[in-house]
Amino acid sequence: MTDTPLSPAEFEHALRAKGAYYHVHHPYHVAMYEGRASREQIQGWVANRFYYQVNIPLKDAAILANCPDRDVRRQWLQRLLDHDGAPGQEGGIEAWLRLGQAVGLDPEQLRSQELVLPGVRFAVDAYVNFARRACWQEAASSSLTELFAPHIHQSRLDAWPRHYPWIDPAGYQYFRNRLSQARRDVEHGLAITLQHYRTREGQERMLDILQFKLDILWTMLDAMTMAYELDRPPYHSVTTQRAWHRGVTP
Ligand code: AHQ
Repeated sequence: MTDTPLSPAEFEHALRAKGAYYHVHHPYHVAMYEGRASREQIQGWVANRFYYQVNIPLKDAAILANCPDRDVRRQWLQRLLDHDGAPGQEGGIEAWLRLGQAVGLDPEQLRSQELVLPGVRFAVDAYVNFARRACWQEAASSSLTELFAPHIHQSRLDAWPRHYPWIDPAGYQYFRNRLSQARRDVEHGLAITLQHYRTREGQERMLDILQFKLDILWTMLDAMTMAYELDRPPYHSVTTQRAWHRGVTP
């Protein structure tokens, strides 16, 4: 392999080419915007993605904790506020709970995380733990799957009202919020990435990190496919109940 660095334009092109593996192409998502998702599949998706959403601020806080650059921190801080909400304001997590209500889920059930599948939990935890131990630049650049996110949020806003009239449209505010927030995040994440990875080895490392994050997003949907499409949730061969430890039954 050559050690000639890619130019910034070539590097950005290589990053965007990874869009071919983005989870917009996962059959679970394709079924959702083609109108073929059942109520249970949509509810399962909302309940499991809640675990991803509440962990994004932890991931971003890990980046802040590792970042000595005040200017970067001041800009990165906005991501936490987007999700946690500035004091006295609703944030993305509240908006996601409203999406839960809009698809017929009780917010307390989302908060309990009892519907979160092990495969989803492991994938999300891998993302947070990566951000905790990687250097802040690598962790920041792993958010660049959002290069492809505005398209996926727009596809939901376009398709879901048409296919799923039973969903309360108030729940779509989260997707609307992300259209502008994701674009703003990508601008900052891309600037950090193009600035940090200057050698060919570093650039290849970054593409590997982006593939790791793509794997996280794809794996979450694989777990949901097993549970909600193939009817093979965890432990389906030994129990019909959710294997959720609630204390030893006497
Ligand atoms: O709602 C999403 C979100 O807040 C974020 C933060 C960002 C990150 O820091 O990794 N990635 C991300 C994503 C969100 N929504 C996903 C979707 O499909 O709804 C897309 C996802 C991403 O592309 O990483």
